[in-house]
Amino acid sequence: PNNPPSYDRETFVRFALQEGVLKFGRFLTKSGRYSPYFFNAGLFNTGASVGRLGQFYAHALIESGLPFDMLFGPAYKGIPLATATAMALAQVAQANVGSVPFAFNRKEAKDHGEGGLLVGAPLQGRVVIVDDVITAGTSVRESVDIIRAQGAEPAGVLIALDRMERAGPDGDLTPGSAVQDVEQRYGLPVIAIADLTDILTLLATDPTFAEHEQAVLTYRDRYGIKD
Ligand code: OMP
Repeated sequence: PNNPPSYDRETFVRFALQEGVLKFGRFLTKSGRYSPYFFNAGLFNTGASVGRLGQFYAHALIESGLPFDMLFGPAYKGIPLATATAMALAQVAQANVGSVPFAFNRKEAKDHGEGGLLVGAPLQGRVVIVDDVITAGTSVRESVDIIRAQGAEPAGVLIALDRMERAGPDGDLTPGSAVQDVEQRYGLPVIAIADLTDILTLLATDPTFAEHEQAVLTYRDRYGIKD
């Protein structure tokens, strides 16, 4: 008999490694930090891999128990993520979520045709924001503003990876992580398929990746929270 596919955190980290999405080395982040690892969700770039990614998002969302009515994918990278998640949700029969509407924004307003900044289903009810990674947490505010401007209610943020980092300049880091800050500031739960702790678990248990463990631990000591 076929075993049902597994959507646990370790399986996700291994999937990201396999697809070349999670890499170890030296990378400059958006907030100007040199990170010993990077998660490039844009490299889920085939039908099969983005389909499987959508299943991980869908399972994480359902397992969280968060009530929601629809999904929002912020342009550009959130667009395929929200689409893939909505498609996967429609296939998770036992979840009883039915067919979940989704929407996304344009970066530039169109002045012809249908016009406007939003594409997809009308934003209404409880809206889950689907994004890739949170490091310093800068991009959530824009999505929250777009959703509220339509009279809808942001319900939570669904991401692939929580890097568990504190925001702010070196020497003046926030006490909590960027994800904790989003949760407090907007009152929004953040659901992550996996986080830095899951990556460190893999580094500590699989000898193949042992050489990267120390660099990631050092980086976490500098910018991270423990859990
Ligand atoms: P914040 O907006 O600072 O939370 O950073 C998240 C964004 O940084 C992501 O949406 C990506 O554009 C990028 N990023 C990654 O995609 N993967 C990483 O591992 C790290 C970053 C980053 O630059 O911090």
